[in-house]
Amino acid sequence: MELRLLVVWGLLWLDGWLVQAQTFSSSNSESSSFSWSGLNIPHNFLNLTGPKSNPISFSNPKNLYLMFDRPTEPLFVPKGKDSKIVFKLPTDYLPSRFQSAVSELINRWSGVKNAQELEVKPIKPPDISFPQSLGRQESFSPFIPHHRRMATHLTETLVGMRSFEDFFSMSVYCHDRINPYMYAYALSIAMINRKDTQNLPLPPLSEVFPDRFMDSAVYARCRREANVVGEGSRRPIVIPRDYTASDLEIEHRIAYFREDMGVNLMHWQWHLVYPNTGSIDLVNKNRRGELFFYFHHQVLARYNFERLSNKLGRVKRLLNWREPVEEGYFPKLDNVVSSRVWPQRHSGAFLRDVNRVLQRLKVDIQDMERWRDRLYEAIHSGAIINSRNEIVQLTEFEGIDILGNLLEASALSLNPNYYGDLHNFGHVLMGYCHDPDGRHLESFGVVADFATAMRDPIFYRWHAFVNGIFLEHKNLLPRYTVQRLGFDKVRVTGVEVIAKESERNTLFTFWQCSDVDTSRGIDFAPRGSVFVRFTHLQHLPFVTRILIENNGAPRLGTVRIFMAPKFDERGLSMLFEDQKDLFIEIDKFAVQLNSGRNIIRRSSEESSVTIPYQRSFRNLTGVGDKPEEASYTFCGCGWPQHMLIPKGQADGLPAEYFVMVSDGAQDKVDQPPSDNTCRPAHSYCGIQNRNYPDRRNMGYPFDRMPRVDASTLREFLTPNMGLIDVNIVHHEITLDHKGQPMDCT
Ligand code: CUO
Repeated sequence: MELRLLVVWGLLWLDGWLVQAQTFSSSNSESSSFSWSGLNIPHNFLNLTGPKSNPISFSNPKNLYLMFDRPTEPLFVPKGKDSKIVFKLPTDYLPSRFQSAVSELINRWSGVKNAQELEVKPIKPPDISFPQSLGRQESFSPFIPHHRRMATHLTETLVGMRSFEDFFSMSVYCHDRINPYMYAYALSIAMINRKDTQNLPLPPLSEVFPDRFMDSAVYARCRREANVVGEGSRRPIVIPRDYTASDLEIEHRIAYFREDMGVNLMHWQWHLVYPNTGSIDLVNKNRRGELFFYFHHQVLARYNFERLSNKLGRVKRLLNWREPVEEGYFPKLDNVVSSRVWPQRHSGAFLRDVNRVLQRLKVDIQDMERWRDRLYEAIHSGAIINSRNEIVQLTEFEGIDILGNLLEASALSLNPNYYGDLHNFGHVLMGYCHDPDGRHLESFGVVADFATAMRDPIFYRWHAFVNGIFLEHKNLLPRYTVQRLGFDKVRVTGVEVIAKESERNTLFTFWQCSDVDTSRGIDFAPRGSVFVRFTHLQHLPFVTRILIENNGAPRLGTVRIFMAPKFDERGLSMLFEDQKDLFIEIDKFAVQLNSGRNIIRRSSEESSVTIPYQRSFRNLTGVGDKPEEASYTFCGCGWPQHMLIPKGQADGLPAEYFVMVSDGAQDKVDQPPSDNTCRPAHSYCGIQNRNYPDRRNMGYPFDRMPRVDASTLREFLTPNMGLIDVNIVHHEITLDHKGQPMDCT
């Protein structure tokens, strides 16, 4: 049986395309006509299915998932889980390489049994020669301005298609012409921003490009498993927890955080939701500059929490770009698009001026230093100069938003010529430090790709520097007075945290094994699911119970929950002005307070910070078909639930758990409810097509220096705040998702 399959499914290389040859029989091509913009133009189709196929609807938005199915393979190769969906493509949609080989394609690819035919509506496609100029096997990085311009051109073309049918047709047309990674990036942003597709969940990138997320050694094992065993008997390929380094590398202690699939997916998704270039509609999302600051600030706070738990000091800012960088990183990832390994960076590498002609990149360390100094100058003078040479104040509320767009820099930067492109070019400088002028024809390292950047320790050092600039501004703002923190006649009288079957105020972390299907992204023969199994951090779900006394009329409150480490790296209590930057947000939600005593119970699984576990690790094919699956849809943007709580210590990691109820009347943003059916993880991601649902500055009440008489967290408290000590205990065991012990080695 297997031998027959092996013969039928031979691997074939065609002009740089890896495609899989199937059983063949002859068929024919046929003609029809289409109407677009009043034109009637005859069209030939590549008909691979013959007369007995089942047609499927062209207008179903879920057809877009087929664009993400083994994205490096051309669309005339059957798609879908069982490889039964065959595109009936207009022959002029084929890349020129294949247009002269139609009869050969028919000979090779027709004859799929029980095929479902998807006839593509032909249109007259807009010009895409500019984004097409990036080779299909080149590496694409949204941090490189030239690449960004190409991706923006493509995204705007896709968003601009008038109907869903035209959009889908254009997506088909682009699929085999555009660099596959740039295509997935641009198509995803278009789907998020088009009204006819914005409620479709995006397939997790870990399934589409698994090469971004897992050890390259697993591919050969996946292919072997697929080759020798039928789908029903295939075993998951286990990725060991420690594969990128050994314990000799001290930074490896927190590789579980840096290399976590959910964390990296979150970063990719955040930047899809908040692209930094494109038309105003695409970029100008409510408070995006401030959210750029807040999301990355929270990532750093979480990273530092994990570092302290693992007896590492807080991450050091990458301040001097002319000194060697201590941290090396060897990612051990392959790049399926470029068929190359991702470059590594040895310990002690230097950043250098980048001058790469092919990428049209030229940036000197001196440029970066100038931009940095101008930003500090602006912060200390309390105003920036816009591109019309006008002074724009960095005000108490909006200043951080202006600064976020200036520093990132996004298309909303008020003066890109003067303040430059500091953060993005930082990623570029770090990403090319091994080959800054391209003499070795090497591509960039993982830090220059949204989906992989958080794996590398240098990411956190760079963002600690970036965050330091933001904090410089924040720390100069007026401090919150007791009155601005308080909530008249409302008191928090009790807080406790209860994890399932555990003692009060103790949280538990442990390891868990989860599986990801790689078949959407890797070319197996025969097809069918092949899972990889990896180990990640997990915690016991818990409930926060809050007692609130309301001595006034019934009214609206906002509950804000944060947690921070209690002690610093030397085991000493923290100064509050340091600790305030380490608070990780756990949850934020509105409550209707009755007069008198209120008891609030809130599950950790309802957190406004996180998306459900299932969203990170689930195969989304067919998602939404069943009601229980529908609740997992969209909301791809959110911190992964399994990483909500930092890893504890065997004898407990002391932490401080903070709860505040603020005045809902002052916090509330009046706007129509979201038309999306999902529960948004709005704390880090906002709400699709709506304003950020909290009028306070992000991070409130820890986003400013504390008032001068509050040098400890306890002194900072007002009556509407509560504080308890919690202990985070880590058990060195590995469980499956049902809570049963599991050997994951
Ligand atoms: Cu998210 Cu630097 O922005 O990576």
